[in-house]
Amino acid sequence: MADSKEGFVPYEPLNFSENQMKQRVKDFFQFMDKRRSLRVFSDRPVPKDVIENLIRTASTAPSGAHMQPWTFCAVSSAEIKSQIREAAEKEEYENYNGRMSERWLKDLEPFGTDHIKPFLEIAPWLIIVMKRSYELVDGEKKNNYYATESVGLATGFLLVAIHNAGLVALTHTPSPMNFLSKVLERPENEKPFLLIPVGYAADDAEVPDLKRKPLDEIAVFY
Ligand code: IYR
Repeated sequence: MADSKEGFVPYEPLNFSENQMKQRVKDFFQFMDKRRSLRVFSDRPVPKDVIENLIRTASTAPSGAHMQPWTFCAVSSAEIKSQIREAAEKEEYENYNGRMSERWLKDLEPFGTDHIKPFLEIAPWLIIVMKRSYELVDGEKKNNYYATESVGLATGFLLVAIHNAGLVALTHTPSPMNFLSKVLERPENEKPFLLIPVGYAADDAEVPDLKRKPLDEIAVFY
């Protein structure tokens, strides 16, 4: 076998047969099609090592020049969760009472949302995904490449990992989110990207009766 180029190692392919592949993609689609965003959580604890492995999985996402421009802040402290809830509800009150357009409020009606966010205290974990727009290297700002795309991908991986664990999550966007930097005492080069409560669904949880677009509305083949 040829030696690897400097800085390279051999790729180890998974080598599924075509039949295995067909079965796997079908099974995986059916599994992922069961993922739902939840707004009603149980307070049942989730072990910290589970959260650690979810974050490790998120961090396997591709990123611009492999800079991995993300920080995952995992909060289980009841005190910090209640600070976050209080600040988020203040912003959301303004959103629902003037900052969001009539059309936006109408589009949200099927979800039954309002400015009250109990899940921010009830869910055992809040993962705040931070986007690192730049790194400080020897006091110099080095911009990260495609930071938004990279953090979006890592968040997607995180959601898949959460679903794989049998847990649920919500991609929550209290807006504006800068209060999170303050509460979590994050450095200037990090900005909050998404706030993701993670845990078990409440026993009586219900979700909106959503339909997903069929393939012919989301794909074009050439
Ligand atoms: N951030 C608000 C409003 C909201 C906006 C969208 I777009 C949603 O998909 C859901 C909610 C809230 O969290 O209630």
